[in-house]
Amino acid sequence: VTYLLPLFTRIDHVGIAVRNLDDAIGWYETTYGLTVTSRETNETQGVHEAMLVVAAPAGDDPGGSYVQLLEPLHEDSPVGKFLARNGPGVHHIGYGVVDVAEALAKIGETGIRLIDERPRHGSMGASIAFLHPKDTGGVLTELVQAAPPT
Ligand code: V0V
Ligand code: CO
Repeated sequence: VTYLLPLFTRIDHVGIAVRNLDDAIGWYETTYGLTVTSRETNETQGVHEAMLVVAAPAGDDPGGSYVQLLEPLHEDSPVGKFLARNGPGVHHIGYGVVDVAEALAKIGETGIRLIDERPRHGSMGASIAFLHPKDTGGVLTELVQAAPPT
């Protein structure tokens, strides 16, 4: 796929650091009526995580819009360190992109530091990559290419 700006197709998810995943899921279910569509452990990223649906995929975009709840697997992990420093709260924003490798290349050309030079495995089969918050106005930013529909 080749494309120019805009790079982002939607907000895929907002990542929220929590101390206890089950408790947080319960709070989102009972308070907002959201439902869990996926629950995974990602060892590489050091998290147990759950995706709750805000808006289902629509049109030809395979991605939807979610809240991602993140409980750290260890203290010495991105979310573990964040929780120790800030407590629970918004950890990152994930933007939908059509092609994550292409988006990374374009953003890399601007000089923004890429945490991931190559896409990694994300929730629900997505390909993801992170941009450094020190180069993005303090916002840890994730690019998300949703898995193609099966
Ligand atoms: C750290 N900092 C942040 C931040 N985390 N700023 C904004 N938002 C965050 N979430 C700041 C921190 O306050 C420090 O600022 C500085 O960055 C260095 O922080 P650190 O605690 O020493 O941590 P580092 O440098 O070891 O690691 C920070 C980075 C790390 C961002 C590089 O957290 C990382 O690689 N994150 C990407 C992976 C990730 O977050 N995975 C979990 C989600 P001062 O004090 O120097 O000013 S996994 C996920 O979303 C998945 C699987 C998915 O969506 O599918
Ligand atoms: Co995420």
